[in-house]
Order: sequence, then C-alpha cells, then structure tokens
Amino acid sequence: MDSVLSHRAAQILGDAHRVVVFTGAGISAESGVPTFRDDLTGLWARFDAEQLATPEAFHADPDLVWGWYEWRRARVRRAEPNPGHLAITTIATQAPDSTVITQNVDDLHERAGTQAAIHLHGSLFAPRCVAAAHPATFPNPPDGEVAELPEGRRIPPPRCASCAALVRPGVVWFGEALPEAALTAAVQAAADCDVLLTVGTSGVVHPAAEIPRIAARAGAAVIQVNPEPTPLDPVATINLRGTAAQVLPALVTAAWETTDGN
Ligand code: BJW
Repeated sequence: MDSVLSHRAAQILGDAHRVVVFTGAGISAESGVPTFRDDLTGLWARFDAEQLATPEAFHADPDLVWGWYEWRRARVRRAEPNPGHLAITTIATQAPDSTVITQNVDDLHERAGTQAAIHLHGSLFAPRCVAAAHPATFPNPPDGEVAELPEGRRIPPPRCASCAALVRPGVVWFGEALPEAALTAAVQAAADCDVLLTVGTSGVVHPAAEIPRIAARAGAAVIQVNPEPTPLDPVATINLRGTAAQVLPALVTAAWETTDGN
C-alpha cells in the first residue's frame, strides 16, 4: 500500500470530528463470511445470490431460500469479528462523533463492540412473518449442529406463532424499501460528516451506494479501503488498496498517533 496515501488518510481521520464508517460484505470476508458477489460454493454454486435475495424467489421456493439463509446464519454464528471490525470499534471510541453504517446482515460489528450500528439491509437474526411482520423467534441450535449444517439443504420456513403465515428472513431484498428510520439516519450522518470511510463494498447496490456520494457532495473527505477497484474510486479522496483486516488497524493506530504527537 502507498505509504504517502496511508499517512495522509491517517491525518485526515485523526483530525476529523464527525466520522462515518460505511461497510459492506468485504469487512466480514476475513472472518470467513463470503461476500455477496463472491461465487457461491459447493451445492449453492448452482444459484446466483442476486436471484435468491428477492421476494419472488421466496414466493416461488420458500424452502430453498430459507435453507440458504439458515446456512448463512450458521456460518455467521461460527465466525468471529476480525481486526477490521475491531479497528472500527476503536474509531467509534476515538472520534468525538462517529456513526457506523453497514449494509451487512451479520452481527460482527456488534460482537466487535460497536454499539448502535445502522443496518441498512436488516439482519439475519430478526425473522418476521410475511403477512403482518410479526417478529419470529427460533431456537438457537447447539454449536455442534451449527457446524454441521450442510450446504444446499432445503429447509421449510417456520410458521408465525401469531398468525400461522410463513416466516421470512428479516433482510431487505431487491425491490423492497430500506427501513425508513435507518436510511434517514444514514443519509443525515453522511451529509454532516467530515470524513467517510467506505470499507469492503462494491458500491453497486442502491440506495445504499449513495451514502459515500452524499458525503462527498457535502464536502467530506472519502477514504475507501478495498483490495479491488470499485465504482466508488472516483468518488474517494483517497483509495487504499488492501484488505480491511490489513489496512484498518494500521490506519487507526497511525490516525491517533499522528493527532496525539502532531
Ligand atoms: C474486501 C475484502 C476484504 C473483498 N477487505 N474489502 C439505482 C440504480 C440502479 C438500480 C437501482 C437504483 N436504485 C434501486 C435500484 C434497484 C436495486 C439495485 O441497487 N440494483 C443494483 C444491483 C443494480 N436496489 C433495490 O432493489 C433496493 N430497494 C429499492 O431500491 O427499493 C425501492 C423501493 C422504494 C419504496 C418502496 C419499495 C421499493 C434494495 C436493495 C437491497 C439489497 N439487499 C442485499 C441482500 C440483503 C440480504 C442478504 O444478504 O441476503 O444486500 S443485495 C446485497 O448487496 C446485500 C448487500 O448488503 C449489498 C451490497 O453488497 P456489498 O456489501 O457491497 O458486497 P459485494 O459482494 O458486492 O462486494 C464486496 C466488496 O468487498 C468487493 O468490492 C470486494 O472487492 C471487497 N472485498 N474482500 C475489504 N478482505
């Protein structure tokens, strides 16, 4: 990674008062959670994630879609936050005013100690019924069963305890509206920040992909961390090419060393 760029990025971050961290699937990749646009593996390789994450897919084949989400939930349960998640928690304690906005449906920011992350695309752990959005609970399987959940297994979704409708994952599928309060808070934070750090997102899914663009238009510095080029490259003030677990701990250490030492 270019040391001049990373030094400049650390200075910008350390000097900022209002920091937004905007994350996508790449932040969890080094915890072993596949990114959304990675090719699916094993038995799931026959399917395209973009085609499974739709209301139409659930309607057509609820067992297939519920089975995919159960498999993903199991993988997330077995995963641990990585140094990238932990560095973001440090940002939240160092910057006077910070907001973490994630597109991820896992709980790794929370398990890394970040409180009140804004989840734009919902959660793997908040299922609800399709008829009336009644929250559904389901027992957490013991660890052994989680480890052994086979890929490609079709699993019938449970029925709602209140109205007997099918239970669906509490996530935002293509064509569905994002949770209004979360989107409003995210747009506000982006419009008001000094620095937005965008980490591990392809930046192709809207309206979430507008968040870094809103910050840039409002005059904030945008620092992007991603090993690959993305459509956000021209939006970013600084592009740091590398993985989240490599780049973020060093960036955070340098940011507050730079500020403290001047
Ligand atoms: C690393 C790394 C490492 C790897 N370290 N980095 C405007 C233009 C065009 C289309 C639209 C538009 N506005 C709306 C649309 C339609 C659509 C859309 O955006 N389509 C595009 C794909 C073309 N949007 C919608 O349908 C949205 N709804 C909507 O607009 O509703 C309108 C409405 C209003 C009112 C009433 C009703 C309707 C909803 C979008 C919902 C997205 N949902 C998903 C699934 C969630 C559940 C689930 O997970 O199953 O969210 S799709 C999927 O993409 C998921 C993700 O959160 C999201 C973003 O993906 P992300 O996080 O960027 O992951 P990847 O895999 O794409 O990228 C990973 C990146 O990490 C890569 O860049 C790697 O290089 C990098 N990486 N390892 C750092 N170690």
